[in-house]
Amino acid sequence: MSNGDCLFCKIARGEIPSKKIYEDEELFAFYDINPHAPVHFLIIPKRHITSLAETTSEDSALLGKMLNLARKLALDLGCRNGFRVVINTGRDGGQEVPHLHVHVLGGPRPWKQA
Ligand code: D5M
Repeated sequence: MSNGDCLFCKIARGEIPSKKIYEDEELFAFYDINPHAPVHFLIIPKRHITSLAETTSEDSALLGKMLNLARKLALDLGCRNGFRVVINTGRDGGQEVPHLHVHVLGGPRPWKQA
């Protein structure tokens, strides 16, 4: 179920433009608008989930798909020397957009402090 007012639900529905990298029935990937590394993109589920703290064991397959896609897209986008995967969760986790998202950061260092 998507959430009408949620920024990332609107991006997943194509109502707000984004630099899309990948889309399937469950996931959507797009470049971060405020990149902290030469390659910085986000992977979100199309279904509205507020954060990692709201997932359950029933979301295991979805979470696995998100990480598999992170690896695949990072390598496709040239992050051959490694990459970083971050899931900010909740207020104390520094999460600003309340829709689960995986940050993938890569490319030659140094990067801005993320
Ligand atoms: O990170 C939320 C991230 O979402 C942050 O790095 C900026 C990014 N962002 C916010 N709005 C947009 C749009 N419209 N397009 C692309 N990227 C966006 P957090 O982990 O919640 O702190």
